[in-house]
Amino acid sequence: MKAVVLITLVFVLVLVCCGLKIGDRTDNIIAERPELTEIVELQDNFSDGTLNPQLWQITREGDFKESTIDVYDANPTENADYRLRLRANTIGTKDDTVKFHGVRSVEKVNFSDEKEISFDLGWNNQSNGCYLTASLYLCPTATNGNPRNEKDWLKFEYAGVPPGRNARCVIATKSGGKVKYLYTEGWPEQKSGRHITNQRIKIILDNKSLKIIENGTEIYGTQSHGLEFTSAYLYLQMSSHSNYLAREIYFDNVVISPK
Ligand SMILES: [Ca+2]
Repeated sequence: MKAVVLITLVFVLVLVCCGLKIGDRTDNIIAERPELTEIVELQDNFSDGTLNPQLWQITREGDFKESTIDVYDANPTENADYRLRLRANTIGTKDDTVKFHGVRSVEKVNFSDEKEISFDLGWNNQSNGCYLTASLYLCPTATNGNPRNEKDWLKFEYAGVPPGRNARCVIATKSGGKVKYLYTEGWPEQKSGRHITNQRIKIILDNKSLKIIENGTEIYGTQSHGLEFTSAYLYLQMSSHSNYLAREIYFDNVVISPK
């Protein structure tokens, strides 16, 4: 009888141990799952040296003397530093229009669930950045022209301020054709702007909230951005007024990933 009890006890003990092991393993699998589903939706560091047509479509509006959109090695030494280059020369062009060009993502970004969009923006030490802008638009409609003309968007932008060495940041939305400025660095009262160089920008957003981080510092946040769309094309843009010698800006390390 004692032997039967002993065997039963050992059997129960073995079952409990196996159960714990299976339990541990299940916990591990659950714990690992977020990493497995963390798919980077778009990533381009332009290191191929050419613009990938599967990722990007060129956009353009207005007349230019020169409009160059290419991938450029910004490092004069043998260590290549390929970036997306937007270069505009507007000497002798119509002075009643602003010229826009850049690229648009071929695929849409869905931010129903929180996404992080990060990129580097090189302002390229402009000696005269007047009427020059470098922007990112998130816009639910696709155009090969100018996203600014579309009815809905979110914009993050640097705009050159006179006399031209400084810039200021603008964050704005457009809903049903109506533009709302969320952040202007005190413009128009404050007109001095600030020195910018290579800016590392992170935009974290979902269907309600928006946070913008510039070089590691949060510069804007809201729990209610008011956008009426939850998926959008990503546009990287440059604009210039007429009669400016060639100016160029750079974008690099574009990454869109779940937060
Ligand atoms: Ca690069």
